[in-house]
Parts: sequence; C-alpha cells; structure tokens
Amino acid sequence: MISNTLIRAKWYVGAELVRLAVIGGYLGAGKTTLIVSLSRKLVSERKLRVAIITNDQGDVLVDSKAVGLAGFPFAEVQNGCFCCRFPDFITKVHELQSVVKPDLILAEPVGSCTDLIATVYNPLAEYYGGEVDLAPYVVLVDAKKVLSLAKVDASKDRQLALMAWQLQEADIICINKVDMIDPSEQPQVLDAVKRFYFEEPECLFISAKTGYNLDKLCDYILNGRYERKTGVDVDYDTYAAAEADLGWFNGSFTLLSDKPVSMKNVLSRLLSWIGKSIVERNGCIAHLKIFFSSEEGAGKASLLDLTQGVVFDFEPPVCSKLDVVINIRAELSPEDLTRIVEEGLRRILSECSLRYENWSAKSFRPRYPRPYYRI
Ligand SMILES: Nc1nc2c(ncn2[C@@H]2O[C@H](COP(=O)(O)OP(=O)(O)OP(=O)(O)O)[C@@H](O)[C@H]2O)c(=O)[nH]1
Ligand SMILES: [Mg+2]
Repeated sequence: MISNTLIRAKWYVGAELVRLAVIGGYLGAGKTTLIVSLSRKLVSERKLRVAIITNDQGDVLVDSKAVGLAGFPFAEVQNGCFCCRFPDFITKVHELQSVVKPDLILAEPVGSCTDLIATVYNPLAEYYGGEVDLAPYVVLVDAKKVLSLAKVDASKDRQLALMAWQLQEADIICINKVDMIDPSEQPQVLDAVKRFYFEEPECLFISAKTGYNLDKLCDYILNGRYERKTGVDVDYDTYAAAEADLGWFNGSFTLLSDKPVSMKNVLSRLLSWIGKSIVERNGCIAHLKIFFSSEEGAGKASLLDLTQGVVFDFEPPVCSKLDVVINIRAELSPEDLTRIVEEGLRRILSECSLRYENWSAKSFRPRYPRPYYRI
C-alpha cells in the first residue's frame, strides 16, 4: 500500500491520462490546508486516489511534511518554482503516475509564483495533452488579508502587483478563510478582490478549515475543463523584484530538555519572538511556518501576522525531544532572518532551560524567474 510516502520512481512507462489541478495563491493563503482538506474529502467520500506535488524555492519543506503526515503520497519539486523547473515538474507527474496511479494530482506552486497559465498550464496543454487532463486553475486569496489591503495602492507595492497577477490569471478565485470574517463583510471582500482583477471574476467563498463550500470546489475541480487562454501580461522585472524583496529561510533543529516540557509554550514564544523581531527590523512577515514531530505526535504551526498570533493545527505535545522544520518567507534580508532565528533560539531556549542540536539552515533570496516555457 502506498501512503504518506515521498514518491521516487526509477523510470516511467506508458502515458495514462491523469487529471491535474494546480492550486495557486499568495504565501499563507491556505493552499496546503486546502489541498489536504480536498484530498481527505476526495478519498473518503468519492473513493478517488489522490497524489500531491509540493514546491519550493529551497528544500527541507514544511508543506511536504504536512501532506506526508496527512497520509497522502506526494512528490516534491525543490529549489525553484514549477515554471522554472518544468522538466522536474513533469518528471514528478510521471513518477506519481507510474507508482501511485492517481485519479487526481493536486499541485501547489510556490506562493510567490505567478504567470502559471503561460508557463505551466499552456505548456502542459500543448505538449502533454495526451497525458494530463487539466482542471481549471484555482487561485486562493485570504479573505481577511484582501480586506486589509483594500485601500493600499497596488501600483506602489510589488507584493500586491504579484498578488494581482495571480488573481488575474485564475479560472476561479477561492476566497479562503471565510470563517474569519463576518458574513456582512463578504460584499466588501468581493469588491476588494475585483479591484485586483479589473473584471468580473468567478469567485467562491470557501473555508479550507471548516470545509465550507469544498463540495462545490471538488465538483469544479473534477468536472471543469481548462479552456486554453492567454496568460497575463506579467512584467518580469517587477515580478523578479517582488520575489527578491523576500528573504527565504529553511532550517531544521531538534529541541532537547532534561524533563518533559510544554512544547506549545516553547514554540509559541519562539515563533512570536522571531515574528516580532522581523517587524522591529522593518520587515514584513509573509509566512512563518513550522512542522514539529516527536514520538508523542506531529503537527504544523503558522504565524501570518502578529495580531493573529501563532496558530497550531495540532497541539504540540509535552515531551523532552522535538524535531522542528522551520520555513520563513518575509520581506527582510536572508542574513537578518538567519540571525533572528539563531538569536531567538538562544534566548528562548535558555529562558525555558532547553537546548538544541542537529542545526541546519539555508537562507537566500529567490532568483530571477526564468521559465522553461512561456506560451
Ligand atoms: N481560519 C482559517 N485558517 C485557515 C484556513 N485555511 C488555512 N488557514 C490557516 O492559514 C495558515 C496558512 O495556511 P497554509 O495552508 O500553510 O497556507 P499556504 O498558502 O499553503 O502557505 P505557503 O505554502 O507558505 O504559501 C495556517 O495557519 C492555516 O491553518 C481557513 O479556511 N480558515
Ligand atoms: Mg503551502
């Protein structure tokens, strides 16, 4: 039986048609949460076989750990987005086809990636039409975030320009985290989304967490068709500058204590301290996320903004040894991010009488995007 396994096949034989849906959207919009929720639904209620492709500019990925923990077969495209590493992306599709034989592949591109119609969807339609049956392109947006950005001038903010291109190329915009806004705010959220889109987009309010409208979205993904269209007119210099505004930090370490401690307390303090330090240095958090695991259990935590605080998808255990993977995407230099994480570990662990080992870390800025195809 294949489950929660990183799939690597040695070769690929034959070309069977597999349905593929890409779930895009800005950093922290809820893509991984949605992919896991949809996969659970599709497997349990519709008896389908589902596989997942994760993606990142680096390696050591929180998202891969999260989908593996949820029990779904997955493959990773590392060290670059689907568009720049298109041959790697198609290899992973083949590997999943050959080992898992899924009915559906759900793929999550990097949250800072755009122009996917021209660089992923159209090349798939053009060169792999006999192998890949494309679902419409789904893009997520965070309902609360879009509302908070309603008055910001998108032409003066590169991250917003990037988010606008992501929304403009969607076949359907899923306005996620609807559970976090008041129902009376929905018309304002729609207006805010339209401001980015310029025309009347197809929108669906959803909650990846509560399951709201996910049946509708499953039907759309399974039955809708990608109608070939022209990509959005993305200005690559602005796109590259927007990505390069972001520092990327991927690391891992093991927390150790002489006696069992509340790891929820330790992780909350550590992530809050790191988040606060980013903001104090005039940085901006896009998504700070961790995956933690021990013999007592495993889960994920996120920090998107300081007012919302650290959100745990699973209560960290009381234990004396915890493995942690940490991924930070923030508008701050990679060097500063590394310094902040190291300093945070020193301070918070000494306050909590813990130590850490197995430290490994990489930080960088994403490179100029150079897609393999653009059609
Ligand atoms: N309240 C609420 N929170 C959600 C919902 N969907 C996602 N989240 C939370 O949003 C945070 C980010 O979710 P992810 O699924 O990691 O977001 P992502 O888009 O995959 O993030 P990146 O891969 O870093 O771009 C987590 O704390 C999730 O629990 C939702 O529908 N409602
Ligand atoms: Mg994700």
